[in-house]
Amino acid sequence: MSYYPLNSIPDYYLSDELLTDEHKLIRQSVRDWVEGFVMPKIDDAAQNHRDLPNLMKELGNIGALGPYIPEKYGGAGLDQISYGLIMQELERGDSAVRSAASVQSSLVMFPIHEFGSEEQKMKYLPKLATGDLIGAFGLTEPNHGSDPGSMETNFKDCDDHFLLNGAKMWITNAPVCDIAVVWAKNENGKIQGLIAERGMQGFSTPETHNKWSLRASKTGELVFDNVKIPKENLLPNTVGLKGPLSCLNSARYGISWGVIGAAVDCFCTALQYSKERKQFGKPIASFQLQQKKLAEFLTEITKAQLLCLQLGKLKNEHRATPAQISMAKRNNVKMAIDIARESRQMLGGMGIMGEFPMMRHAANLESVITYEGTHDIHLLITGFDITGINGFS
Ligand code: TGC
Ligand code: FAD
Repeated sequence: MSYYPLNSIPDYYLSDELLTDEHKLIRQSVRDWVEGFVMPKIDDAAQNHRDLPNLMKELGNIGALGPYIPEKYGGAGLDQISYGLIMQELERGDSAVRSAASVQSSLVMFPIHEFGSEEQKMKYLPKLATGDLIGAFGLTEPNHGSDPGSMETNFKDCDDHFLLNGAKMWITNAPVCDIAVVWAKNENGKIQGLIAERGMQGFSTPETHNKWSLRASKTGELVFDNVKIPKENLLPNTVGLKGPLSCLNSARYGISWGVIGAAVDCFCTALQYSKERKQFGKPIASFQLQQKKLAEFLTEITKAQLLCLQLGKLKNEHRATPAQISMAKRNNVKMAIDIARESRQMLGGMGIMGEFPMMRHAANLESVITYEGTHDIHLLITGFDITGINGFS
């Protein structure tokens, strides 16, 4: 048996010793679900640009939606390391599966829990936790991606309702969402969050077709043409860009963990293949150039794991800064995309085939390195943190 079996995460620095029995149990149960539900279907779903059937309900059943939301609202009240481990196992299956869980948990349930009224929490959170409702998060616009503070989407106070106008682009799950947390400017130009519901007149969600990346996930637009939003759908407890950006902290943290799963899937596949594939009369794993790749993969995966564990500890203690989260998101996504690309080469021609996961992970990670803040934007966040000088504008 391989020391690094295909269905497990390497633990080179014995960092499992830093986990509780509950953490390991949660990780194992998500791993089992990914093995049974995701792995057999994911290549077909991605090749044919289809969602995995009933994905959100399945994620709800295994407790992957809002795991750190209190039980009172349908969550599991788990800690941040548990959340990270869940994301890691889901993304070992596919980034689209982790994306579905991160958007629902960090970008829809988190803002409703953090900034919503008690009525909003009771109305939406339990159904989002079970996957009976699918949520989307609308921040990015056609003309404003890295610079969301310049958004044009806006709402006016019309006494008994708000009138919402504008458009959001590149929105995960837009075409299938039941509700969307939408960030828009009020009449004073201040950013606030509103909950739009499918069926509201003037609200449409066209799908974005022809993606080469995240093909097992739906992406689309949120279009608002004079949509009447009931007053009780305004998130009462946040004003300013800080609101949506604090949701991103939670999602970026989850991505830092998630991409370790994608990297590990590529590493374990390349290791197994290189021991079996013979050229020049020997397994290719016996050649130094191939061993260099494998050694570097495991080194980078191990560093990423340790970064996430300490970040998770800080997050549990409410001490993780946005800049620390940016560093982990940037480092770990680059680590994963590099491993996906290099490990694909180790399989030669076979590496381009759907029977192996590298091309799918590499293509997915092109989105992951762009969304939730691009690779360069996270570098600028670190640069700002080091120098105190804003290099964005
Ligand atoms: P700036 O003036 O720096 O900040 C405005 C206010 O926000 C505060 N702040 C934060 N608060 C909490 N968390 C953070 N990460 C924060 N970053 C900044 C800041 O202190 C300030 O507060 P206050 O009280 O002074 O008003 O804002 P800026 O306009 O200069 O922009 C800064 C910048 C570029 C870092 C930021 O806008 C940014 O992060 N841009 C990237 C945009 C992005 O990440 N978009 C993601 C969209 S969602 C998505 O991609 C989902 S994909 C999901 C999936 O499928 O998995
Ligand atoms: P731009 O902001 O136009 O950036 C283009 C290039 O310019 C990048 O390389 C960038 O790094 C660089 N750049 C920009 N500003 C600077 C600067 N000051 N200095 C140096 N370089 C700079 N958004 C949501 O709100 N909700 C979602 O659910 C969501 N899901 C997504 C799903 C997918 C599959 C994708 C691809 C995107 C998703 N996004 C979502 C949008 C995503 O967050 C944006 O694509 C991202 O923030 C970048 O914005 P942009 O595409 O407009 O690129």
